[in-house]
Amino acid sequence: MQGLQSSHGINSRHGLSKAHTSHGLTAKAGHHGHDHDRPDSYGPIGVMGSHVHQAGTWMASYRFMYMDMRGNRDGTRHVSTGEVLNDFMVSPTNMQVEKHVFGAMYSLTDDLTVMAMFPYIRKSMRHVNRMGVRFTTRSDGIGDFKLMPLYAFFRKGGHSLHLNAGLSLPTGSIHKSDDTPTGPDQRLPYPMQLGSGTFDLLPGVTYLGQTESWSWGVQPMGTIRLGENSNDYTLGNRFNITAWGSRVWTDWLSTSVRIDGQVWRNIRGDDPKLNPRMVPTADPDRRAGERVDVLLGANLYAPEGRLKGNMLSVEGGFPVYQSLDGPQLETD
Ligand SMILES: [Cu+2]
Repeated sequence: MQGLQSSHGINSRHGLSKAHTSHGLTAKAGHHGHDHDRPDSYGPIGVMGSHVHQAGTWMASYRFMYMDMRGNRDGTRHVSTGEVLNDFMVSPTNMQVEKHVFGAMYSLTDDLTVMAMFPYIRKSMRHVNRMGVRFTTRSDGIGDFKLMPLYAFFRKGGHSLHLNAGLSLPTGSIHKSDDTPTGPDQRLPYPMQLGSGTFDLLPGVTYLGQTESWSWGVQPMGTIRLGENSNDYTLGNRFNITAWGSRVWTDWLSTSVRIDGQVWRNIRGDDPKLNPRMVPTADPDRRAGERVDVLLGANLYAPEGRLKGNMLSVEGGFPVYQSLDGPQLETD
């Protein structure tokens, strides 16, 4: 089965002209022996670990995600660059994140599927300082490798439940640096790093329901950081809950609507190479937030022919609520 993910986001605050866009491609390949071949079988592409597989089947996927943040926010209020520069030497103005995620799933039994995800990440952040000097910093490399066994423990009629028992490994760098007006090769602030630097647990549970032409699901999931990383800090824990509904239109097309809520905490400890008075992104106490997104998606499935079993999925969204412990760059 093959998929492509593309996501588009619309800036809900500033309108379409300053549209934040997220683009993604997900390719999933190599499926066989599947009996629930329908376009909504795997849920919206943005949901991690949304489904289990039948014994002995596998799936490979490639997913591309793009995220754009523009402007700063404190609480639910927009803050101008000038206001940020009253308190800090430097203000970030915008940030782009590109993620390429290579994934594989294999089902050992009908109840137990193992999933692995390997991300490659590119980030760039633009800034302006009090002297009016603009500069951009960049980082790229592999992110945190994730393993997630999925265990189905309930099936009845059109309903099922499975556990998501994820583990994130600290393979992404927390030592990224770049040149800034302060000097060459400066340690980059927290959001420009590629990993958490800690082993993280990703516990969750997924409920799925299905009728002939509809399907739906609910998935709460946490991110629990274990210990402290080698740069003396721990990223904040996260909690995420998402719910969706999908409509099957034909044997090759389904569309979905999803709502996603997340809460994340501040950083404990701090990286001694960062100065929290220089720029808000270097302040461990200005990282927390909460956000609710609405996402629209479509799954295109090839039920027969040369591409049989392949899937192409797109999903994109925009925030309908966002409150940040800022000033912090806001998602548009
Ligand atoms: Cu799969």
